[in-house]
Amino acid sequence: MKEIDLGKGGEPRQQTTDRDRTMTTAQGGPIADDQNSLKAGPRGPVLLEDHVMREKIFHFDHERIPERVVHARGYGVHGHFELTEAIPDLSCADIFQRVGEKTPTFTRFSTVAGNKGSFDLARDVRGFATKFYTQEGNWDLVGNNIPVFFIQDAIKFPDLVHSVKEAPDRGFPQAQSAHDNFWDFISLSPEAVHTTMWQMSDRAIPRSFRFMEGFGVHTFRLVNADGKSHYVKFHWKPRQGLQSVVWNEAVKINGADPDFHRRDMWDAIDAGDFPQWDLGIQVFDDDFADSFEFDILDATKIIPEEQVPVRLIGTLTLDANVDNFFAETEQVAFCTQNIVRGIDHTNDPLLQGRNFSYLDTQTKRLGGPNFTHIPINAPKCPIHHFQQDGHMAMMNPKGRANYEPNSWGEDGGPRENPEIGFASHPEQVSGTKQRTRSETFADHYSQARQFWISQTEVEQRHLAAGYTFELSKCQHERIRLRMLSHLMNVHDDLGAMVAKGLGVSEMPEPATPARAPITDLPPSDALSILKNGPDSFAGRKLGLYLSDGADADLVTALEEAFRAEGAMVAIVAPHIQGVTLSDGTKRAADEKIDGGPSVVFDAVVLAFSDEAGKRIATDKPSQDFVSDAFAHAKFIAWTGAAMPLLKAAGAADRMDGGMIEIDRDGAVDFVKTCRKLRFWEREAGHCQDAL
Ligand code: HDE
Repeated sequence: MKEIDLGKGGEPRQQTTDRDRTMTTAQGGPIADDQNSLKAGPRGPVLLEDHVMREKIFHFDHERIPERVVHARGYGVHGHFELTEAIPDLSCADIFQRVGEKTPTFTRFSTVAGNKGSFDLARDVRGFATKFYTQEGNWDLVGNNIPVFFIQDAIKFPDLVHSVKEAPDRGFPQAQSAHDNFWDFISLSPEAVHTTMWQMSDRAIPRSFRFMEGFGVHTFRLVNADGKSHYVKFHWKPRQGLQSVVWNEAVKINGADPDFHRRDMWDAIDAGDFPQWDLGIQVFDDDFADSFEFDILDATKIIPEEQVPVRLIGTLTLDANVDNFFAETEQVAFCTQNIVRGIDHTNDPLLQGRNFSYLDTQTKRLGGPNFTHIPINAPKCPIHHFQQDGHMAMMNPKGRANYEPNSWGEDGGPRENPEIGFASHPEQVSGTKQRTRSETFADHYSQARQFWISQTEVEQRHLAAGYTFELSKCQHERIRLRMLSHLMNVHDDLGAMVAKGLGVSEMPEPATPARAPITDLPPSDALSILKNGPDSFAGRKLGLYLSDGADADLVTALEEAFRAEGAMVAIVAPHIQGVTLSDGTKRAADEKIDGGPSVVFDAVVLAFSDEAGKRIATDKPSQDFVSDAFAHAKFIAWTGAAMPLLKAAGAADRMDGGMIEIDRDGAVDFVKTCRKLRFWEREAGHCQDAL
């Protein structure tokens, strides 16, 4: 590569004489000048004949494909699934036969409501879709991080999505459910109440994709080689443990780093800290289905883990970032219809509608039926069929036969194989043709109540605050009160807390339930995030706010202790050039203080020299760093020189067990303290009740 050469216009140009690095047109013709179009004279009009410019701009004009109608914003990662327990007794799916075998995967995480360019920390359900490239074809498990769904029948999906997305007249609000249209629809659809409990909980503001569960949601079937079928629900259990942020933090993260989740995933994988999930199955039979309180075909219901334990059969490891976001993350096409022999659908009306929708939407998004030829969608096992031609056909069989049966023998192409071919479970079906909802789908409040009583007090407070925030964004009182009338059916405490938060003094009549709720379902610990914390700081990030002259031994001790825990350490400093520590060594900064607010860290340390501590105390971003960390119940370690800043941030006279004065000997203990992730006791002191 030649050094930068000044072109005729005086602009820098990079040129080469190396044939292999020579820029070409899409037709392969070498390009001499990619900076200037072909003109009649230096100041004359551009000539239409300029094929280099026309080709470049033509391609640019066509660079976008339609974004997904839901789940537009997402992030994809490669990985593999390793089977840890074979289940041939339950399923003849090839992927479930041989312990230790690794199957390549591609997983895309997403938010639902926001457009492609929206922010990551919207309060929203997260998609968790995995494509398994099995040796007997692709299996797509297209799930969410919440095990239930808003509606029971696919025919309502366009209405649900229209209600949550921007209003058609004004084009806002975007990427959020805190508005009249959404709560209008929800409060008129009581079947949605249970899912909104999950959505208003901290599950909908995960700290990272790495720290959330995944669920297949629907009941599927596993079918073994003898054709025997069991029902199954699929679960992903994160080995990193569960963790969410708090709402005020989420709002600020969206401003500080709208790409917080995708950056987190990229950084973790880049650093070799590969996230893992165990695949769990809840398996049950017809007898259980018949005796269960709810209909197993109703996607607004869970099956509590206490009733049917989750059996772990394999591990997903995400270990490679994409090379090209568009080619992989944008073009990946998940379809619920992509199942393999040994797995089958059930009559869940939501699932059946999805089986139409996904194929339909991919055809629109990717432009034709050959989207399976795109490398990210192509199976990694042999493919032989007679489907051919169409837009952008990349896999074009040879030979004269493109039909069957044919009599061309060996040259006649592939043949059916009943032995290993897909066989649907031979379920008996009959019925009167009718548009109706089964009576067994009529209970809408019982599991919402079970969810409520399974939460810790902290989580209940967050949940009630979630409803309060969202309903407070509804400008119409009738919508707020209609929703409240449903919450009153869930639990008296929830109704009362939200009513108080909204400032409602006269309670509405509770909504009339279609079926009387069951009020004695037992709590289920599996439904709580805080009861399932990791008790480790691994995979989390410490924000180390340093000034010039900060104690070098302390900094080194902290770095060593947190890295030994498997955590990341980021240095924040008054200037991006970094700091010179007490022993004269330098530390580069990862963030300047106003670009690295405490909301992007899990715990923080303040280590200054005396002189710098006084100056920093007057700096507003530094004050926010502390007051936010304090308000978000984070652990804060500080050296004496940080006292002026603690005072200025209003934290000095509210010292608690989560604020730790630290010296070089305290680093290891601070890591241990941080394993609790948050000091929730602090939060009780400054919640809504104060208003
Ligand atoms: Fe989807 N959903 N969905 N959905 N969904 C789509 O497919 C649809 C539902 C889910 O990362 C679309 O490729 C209908 C439940 C994920 O690419 C579309 C119904 C669950 C993703 C579609 C549902 C999901 C989608 C839009 C009601 C959890 C992102 C673009 C019957 C079990 C996949 C696309 C990715 C995407 C339709 C309900 C999960 C339009 C009709 C329930 C994770 O086909």
